[in-house]
Amino acid sequence: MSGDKMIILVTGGSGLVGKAIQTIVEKEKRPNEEWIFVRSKDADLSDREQTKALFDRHHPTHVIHLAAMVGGLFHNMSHNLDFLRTNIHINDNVLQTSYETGVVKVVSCLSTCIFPDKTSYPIDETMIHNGPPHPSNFGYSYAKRLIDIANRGYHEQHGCCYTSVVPCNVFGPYDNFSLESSHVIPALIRRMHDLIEKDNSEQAEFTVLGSGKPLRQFIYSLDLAKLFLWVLREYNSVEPIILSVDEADEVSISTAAECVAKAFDFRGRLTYDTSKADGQFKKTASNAKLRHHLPDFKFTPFKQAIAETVNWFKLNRSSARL
Ligand code: NAP
Ligand code: GFB
Repeated sequence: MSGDKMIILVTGGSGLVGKAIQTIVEKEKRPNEEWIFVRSKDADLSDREQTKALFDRHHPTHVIHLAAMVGGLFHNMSHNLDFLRTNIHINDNVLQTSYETGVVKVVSCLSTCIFPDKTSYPIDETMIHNGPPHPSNFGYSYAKRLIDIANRGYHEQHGCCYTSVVPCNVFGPYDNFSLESSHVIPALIRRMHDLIEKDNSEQAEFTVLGSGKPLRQFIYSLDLAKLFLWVLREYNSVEPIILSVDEADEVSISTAAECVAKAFDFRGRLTYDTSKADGQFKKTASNAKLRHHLPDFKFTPFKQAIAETVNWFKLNRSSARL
């Protein structure tokens, strides 16, 4: 496999993770690899015919499937049905079209937020279907869990090597910084940037939504991208693999907000709007399986990744997804 020509189609190629993979591929692509990054204007993957036309255009041998309706806690809470239906259609179209066109390997993307809400910790890959997900994002969660179910079906019935990775929360350059649908890190960065443009005095007040108490593991998009290349090239099990920073790197939302404030040299004070939802309190995931394969992988320190993302946003706000 390492010498054969590979045509790698990356769906969701214009997003946070897709752009990070593009950045890493520019430095680490191999001579036998042709990389194609696509987005919704190339094909609406919720439409079977457009999906088929895309695959007929590129004849991929491998697919990294990132395309999805993606959003933070508040967007999930208000659009659970949309997240469910849109992602079910996208995922079924991509997997079935991959099978029909003879794609050798598909690496799809789950998330640590799809695990059971009532569970023991740390979460590991064997626990995905052990109970209902947190109610805030049941639509997204069930659509994602079906990817794992489908992968097992394609393997059992057709011998396909379709697998999935399970990232923790991701952030980095090219993230979605919109006020309506963003995740917490890009939301904090965008809102703090815009506040400081008006007022960075000691009287300035920045509001963090929720209590700030929930805990999260955050992976820098460029680190995740490197792990995606390893999974594509070396990981050949249908079983999902968690791609997360260590349990010890878990931080509270308030610590994350303080890191963003420090990166901006914010001189005001943080306040917490506890009338807003906290979502899952924690979803601590074990990366023991990843560490077994890559014991020496180095994650970018959280504060450094935050600083790099803040700097990226300062330089690219005019072209960022707002
Ligand atoms: P993102 O920044 O929102 O990007 C989504 C990508 O999917 C974009 O390239 C978008 O294209 C494409 N897309 C959306 N709907 C489409 C459609 N109907 N047809 C074709 N393409 C479509 O998302 P992300 O954060 O990079 O997430 C990538 C993957 O990682 C997703 O599967 C997500 O579930 C997973 N994940 C993300 C996180 C996180 O914290 N961000 C955590 C765990 C897992 P356009 O830009 O053209 O619309
Ligand atoms: O990244 P996030 O929106 O989603 O983080 P989840 C939500 C946490 O950050 C909650 C707090 O505790 C919020 O109260 N928070 C504070 C904020 N300020 C803000 C803000 O301005 N915006 C946002 N969005 N949150 C998601 C799932 O859960 O995890 C998705 O709903 C997805 O399906 C994602 O999988 C990775 O981490 O709570």
